[in-house]
Amino acid sequence: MNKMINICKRIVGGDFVNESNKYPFMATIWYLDGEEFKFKSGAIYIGKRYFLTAAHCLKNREIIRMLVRMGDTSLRRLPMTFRVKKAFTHPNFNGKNLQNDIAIIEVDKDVKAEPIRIPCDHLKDNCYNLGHKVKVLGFGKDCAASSQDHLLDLKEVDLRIVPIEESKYHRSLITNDMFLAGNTINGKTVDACTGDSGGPCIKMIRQNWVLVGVVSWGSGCGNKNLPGVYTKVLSYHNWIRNICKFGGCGNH
Ligand code: 4AZ
Repeated sequence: MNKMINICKRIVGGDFVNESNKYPFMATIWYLDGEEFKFKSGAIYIGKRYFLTAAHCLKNREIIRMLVRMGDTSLRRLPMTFRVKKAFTHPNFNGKNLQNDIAIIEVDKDVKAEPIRIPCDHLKDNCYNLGHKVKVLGFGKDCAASSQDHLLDLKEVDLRIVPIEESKYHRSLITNDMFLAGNTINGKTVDACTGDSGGPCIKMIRQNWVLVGVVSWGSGCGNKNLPGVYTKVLSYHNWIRNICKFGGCGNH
């Protein structure tokens, strides 16, 4: 029994997403727990029958007990449900230090939704500039001490890409295939949290949303100088394109 008191006023900070089709690529992973499927983490629709998520979200999970669900901003009504045909965890994923925390999920039928673009080399100069604005989406907790493990409604929050030197993380923990993003809004440190992992960190580039990161880990949630850590999607675009057989750049 979790006796922690819920001291959260209201992802940590940010706003609820009110428009149901604002982020049509936002997806979720559910897992059979006893008799019922329960929400576990975020996922991102990237085209054809493929989704991205964090590798740690699939650890010790059987694909026959997993669903991918999407299509609205409330977990109470997600009209599209898919079974998982195959999961591809990155071959160099390390569950201890969360290096290469990325996985691809292939579902069992066609997906009628607009995918997000994944970055490729011609965008590399735009994706990870320090100080640039990005956004993270998720159903995760609104503070580390929350007694609920997730929210029922999708939230979004604006973050900025933060240099490692501005954080308290030991350099050796943050590889070149990760980046940090955080922000302070009205004096409050905003962040991703438990339940947001596997979900998208996106950036508007030339009027399109581009998937720059996957929510991976962090030391607590909303702690000053300990921003969220994201898997750098650009580092994996060749791996993704090979598995998904996307032609051209990114998934287009
Ligand atoms: C988690 O447990 C988690 N503050 C995700 C993101 C962050 C921390 C923890 C970032 O899935």
